Amino acid sequence: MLRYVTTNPGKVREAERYLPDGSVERLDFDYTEIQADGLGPIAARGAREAYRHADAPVLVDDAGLFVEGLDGFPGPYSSYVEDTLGIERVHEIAADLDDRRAAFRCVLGYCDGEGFAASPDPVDRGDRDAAAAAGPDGEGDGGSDGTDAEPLPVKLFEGYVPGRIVAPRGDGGFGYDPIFEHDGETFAEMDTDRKNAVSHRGRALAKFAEWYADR
Ligand code: ITT
Ligand code: NA
Repeated sequence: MLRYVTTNPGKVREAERYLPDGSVERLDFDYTEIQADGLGPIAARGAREAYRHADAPVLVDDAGLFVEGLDGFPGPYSSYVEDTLGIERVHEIAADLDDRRAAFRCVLGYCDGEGFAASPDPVDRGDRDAAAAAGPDGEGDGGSDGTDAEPLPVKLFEGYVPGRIVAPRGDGGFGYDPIFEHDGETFAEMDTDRKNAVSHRGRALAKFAEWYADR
């Protein structure tokens, strides 16, 4: 049984569509989000911590909203900014910008305590390198955080979707969905299947599901 590690039930609703019925359950575990400038290192360390906690295969999901005109802010700080400023304030700030383009990114980190044949040197590289290897929409291995006696390999899958910040519309989804518009609709105006078909999480999950099925 795979554990989808998140405190956010909205993520699990989306993830369930990609995995066989009964093959995944939610693990409500708040792993440490390290201070880092990329989602890859956060997901990689989170996956190791969650694996040690669960002693079972885990998938952690770290996501963020990156506003072009704010040099990618809030990015890895998206959760903190949603809780403090709130999404209406984020929209107000973006409304003053010339460039309201934005993107959602999602990095999934998988750890089951074993190495991966597809990753030639999963334990030799730093998280920063692994995040770079994951690329804008590629996948990579999570490398090592350099502090473990026996580093646990993590496999990363990334998804990305471009859009722009608009005034809130719609009541579906969660988080920043009402202010993120893609192809004329906000994510909060889409149902789960439609959001999944284009979203950062949907893209990352599709890559993961394909790899997981024939690993
Ligand atoms: P976990 O870390 O426990 O999974 P979280 O909601 O804090 O839950 P993230 O750190 O990945 O998850 O999310 C960062 C922020 O981005 C947070 O405010 C989310 O609500 C928001 N977010 C993530 N995915 C989103 C999506 O698909 N649509 C809208 N907002 C999203
Ligand atoms: Na989080």
